Amino acid sequence: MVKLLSAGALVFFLSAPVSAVEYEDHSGMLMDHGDGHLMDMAGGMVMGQNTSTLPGGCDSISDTKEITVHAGHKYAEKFPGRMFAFDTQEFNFKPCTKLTVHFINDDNVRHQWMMHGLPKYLYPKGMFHLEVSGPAKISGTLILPPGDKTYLVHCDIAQHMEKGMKAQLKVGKGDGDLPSIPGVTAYVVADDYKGSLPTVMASVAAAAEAASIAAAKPVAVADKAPPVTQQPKEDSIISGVTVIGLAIGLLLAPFLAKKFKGMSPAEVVATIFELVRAGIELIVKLLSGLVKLVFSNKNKILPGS
Ligand SMILES: [Cu+2]
Repeated sequence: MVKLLSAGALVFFLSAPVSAVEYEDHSGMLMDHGDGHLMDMAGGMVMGQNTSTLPGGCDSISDTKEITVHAGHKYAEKFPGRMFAFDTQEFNFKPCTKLTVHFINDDNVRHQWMMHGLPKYLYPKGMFHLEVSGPAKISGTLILPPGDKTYLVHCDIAQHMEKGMKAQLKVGKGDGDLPSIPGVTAYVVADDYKGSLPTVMASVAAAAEAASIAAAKPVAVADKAPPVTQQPKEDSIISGVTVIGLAIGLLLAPFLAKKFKGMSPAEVVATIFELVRAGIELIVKLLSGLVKLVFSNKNKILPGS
């Protein structure tokens, strides 16, 4: 029993450093560079911060809200084919709401919570933007404009939005839905899980791969191979190599027919071997000539340079 307990304690202490992720909190470290741009040396960034200026059309701040948004690979697990996601895909606030976003990046890479389409006279480039390398937390505040509008929220790091880190923020009733929001709207480019092979050039490469796989398999398995893997084999009959081989054969046929006229089968075989030997000799000569040429060129260039 004591052994069991000590073993349990050992497992607990060994697993503790793995489970306890430390989040760097950037909230108190940021330097204000003006125009709502805050940054720190540890890589935290806020752009479009606005805690006090009312957007045109807002008489007052209608509501004060605080949200916490997580970003990370694990939030994409429920969306097949996606790689990154926020923990929330849809936000809704009253026009003229003062909104504070606490952004928590759970991954060990960089992520952003970037909102687009805001009025440019108030938000540089029409953006409100939180960005941090994780695991870390960062916070920022903005005042939402009046009117019903749907705003894009995404991570702009290359391919992170395409791989799922995309959401929409509706002010008022919004003005429609954005495409490819995981779990909310249909993907513009839908994943294909049918396993069918793409056509044209890709099929030649796939056929070569399928053929090599089939060749590596034991005979019993190859016999049972589904028609899908046999299909590309038919395409590969007219591959580039086959065409070249046929052309060489057609060119050589008259020459060989003349040469073999009146020979016995043994003589024909001997002649073929002699031709192959001469061919190989010629190739070796050409290659060694080429090597010599390259090296002599180098010698000529070196003293000059
Ligand atoms: Cu990202």
